[in-house]
Amino acid sequence: MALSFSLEHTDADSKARAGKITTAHGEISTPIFMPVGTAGSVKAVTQQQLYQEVKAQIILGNTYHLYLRPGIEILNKAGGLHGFMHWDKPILTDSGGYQVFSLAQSRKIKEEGVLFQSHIDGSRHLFSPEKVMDIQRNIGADIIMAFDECPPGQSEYNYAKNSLMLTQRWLDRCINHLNSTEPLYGYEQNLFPIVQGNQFHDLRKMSCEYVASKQAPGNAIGGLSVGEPEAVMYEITALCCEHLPADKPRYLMGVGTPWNILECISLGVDMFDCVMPTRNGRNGMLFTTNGVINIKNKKWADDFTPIDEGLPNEISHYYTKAYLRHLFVAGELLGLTIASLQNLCFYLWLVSEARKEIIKGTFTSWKNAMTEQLKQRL
Ligand code: PRF
Repeated sequence: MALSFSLEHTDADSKARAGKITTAHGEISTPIFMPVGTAGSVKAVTQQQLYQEVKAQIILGNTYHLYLRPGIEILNKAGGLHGFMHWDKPILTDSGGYQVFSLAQSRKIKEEGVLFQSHIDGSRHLFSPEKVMDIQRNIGADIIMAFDECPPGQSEYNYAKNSLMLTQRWLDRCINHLNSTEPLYGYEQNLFPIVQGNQFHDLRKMSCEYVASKQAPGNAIGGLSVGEPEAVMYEITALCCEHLPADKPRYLMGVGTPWNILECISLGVDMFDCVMPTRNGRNGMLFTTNGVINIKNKKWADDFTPIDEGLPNEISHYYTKAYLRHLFVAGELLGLTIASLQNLCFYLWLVSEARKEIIKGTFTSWKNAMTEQLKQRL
């Protein structure tokens, strides 16, 4: 079954939408946040916790990491990533088009693809559009991403343009290769193309039109949150949302803070992923309904109030700030789990509240008040 998307409500005061994506592994209510499970694990969190505590509806995996470890042979023998990690809900895999640029030790971009050296053992590999489609066939995610080049945020116009042209040729090769191969595990996989074009309006518009012409089941916006000012990110996101089909889900890759997510929902984005809740959580940064906390700070040493009374989740009520601070100061591993859970619960709560507000028709005023509240440093 191919993915389908139905819009339930479109906000009158903004471009925000509430919808539903249906995949072979179940439904996703949008707007949605997707926890990042790079190497087949959302770091420090179990699959049971993702189901029961976080109530994640879809998680993300990375082609680059899973190809290097455990490798496609093991994933294939396991019947794909769903079976391997025992996760029955939808999975989206990124294509590696971003990770080869941010992680690999050395890389050479050619028409054929990208030659790179593994960040793990220095071994040499080639990622081409065809290779990346084959790997994603073996991983078996419900949503798979096209192979793109994500150029540096400060790229010159000519570099950005040539890069975008290459990304477009790679998209055609991804589509052709996918159409000439069969899914390995009996359900359809859905390819999302990725819009690039840096901060250049004409390139972004061209990219959106090209992507839209492919009539894919959903579309992604890449190349943002790569060091540009926040205002530029919003401006380009707005432009892309305007030029991408309204009847397909729009996925903004690698964004961002809670307030970035609220703002981009108002611009028409439906899907988000980011390492921020888990990575920053492991560094002691907590997102709460009252604002941002550095749990390592001395001020929490004797604060015996719950981590976040504003969230409905058990984890946010069960432990105190003083206890969580102690775990971080003492280097106890449990601290990483509790902080990651708090932040993921918060992100999932935020998008589900946004969805309710969109349906009620009160999204914009809620978003403005919430943004002020969430940005506070406690
Ligand atoms: N391309 C891909 N993955 C990504 C990005 C991109 O541009 C980004 C940019 N923020 C995050 N993840 N393939």
